[in-house]
Amino acid sequence: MRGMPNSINSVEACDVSMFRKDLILFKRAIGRTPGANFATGLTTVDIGIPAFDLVMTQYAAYCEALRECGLELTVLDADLRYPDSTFIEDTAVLTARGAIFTRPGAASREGEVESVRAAISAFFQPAFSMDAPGTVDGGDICEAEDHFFIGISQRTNEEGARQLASHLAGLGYTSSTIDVREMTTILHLKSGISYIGDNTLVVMDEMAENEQFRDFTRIVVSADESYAANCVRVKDRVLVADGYPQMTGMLRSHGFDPLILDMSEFQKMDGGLSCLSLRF
Ligand code: CIR
Repeated sequence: MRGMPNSINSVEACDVSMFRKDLILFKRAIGRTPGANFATGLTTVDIGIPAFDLVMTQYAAYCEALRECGLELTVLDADLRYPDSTFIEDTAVLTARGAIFTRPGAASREGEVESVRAAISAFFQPAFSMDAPGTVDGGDICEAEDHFFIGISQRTNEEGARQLASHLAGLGYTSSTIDVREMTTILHLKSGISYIGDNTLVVMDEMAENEQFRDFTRIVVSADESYAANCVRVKDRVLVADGYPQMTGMLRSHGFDPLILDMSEFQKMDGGLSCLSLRF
């Protein structure tokens, strides 16, 4: 397919000190090609079955966008054992000071972590794992400079949050939790908020008044555009889903440069822009 990235199964080791986890300065991303059984993965929404051809077209455009933004992208081969494994963000929390490999909250996804660890652990020293019964999905973790918001969700439990907070504290980061279990319209915390640098949080209307966000400039996403709250700052662009004109307008008026991507097929499986890659 035109524009499809070459797939490989590991990232060559190189000088870790060259990389910083920073919205502007990170250089690399890793993704995983969707498998032909993508549509058999988990979903809570009822907006149709993804068409695989379109999944691949949209995935190719996503990969091209990361490259266009200047990231060196590695794409792992599809793994048919795990239909949700293209949502690679859920397998790790990557920071400039070390990595925490997660224990995803859905049993069907637990096995996804090993191959991601094998592909990127050479870049991270130290690298931690999580123990049962703790669970964390990377989609629940929002890094805002040196502070991490940890969503407690149907996937990330309190014990997982406790373990993650302890690892982060050991790396010199602060963290706090935000309980999203009552919010039925979002799967993960980052389905509802995104930190896009410059002290700015994109936040869905329902969460905008959370006390923890009071010191940030907030771009508030209305209920009818809430899917667009999951967006990703990559260098000087912000990846944003297609079809949300208010959101793109607000980004522009705050001085950001949106890069718009069609995400319709990933949305059908509860996925957003951030979950398709790990950036470091
Ligand atoms: C799941 O339910 O686990 C996948 N179908 C979607 C995961 C999306 N991940 C994310 O937003 N970080």
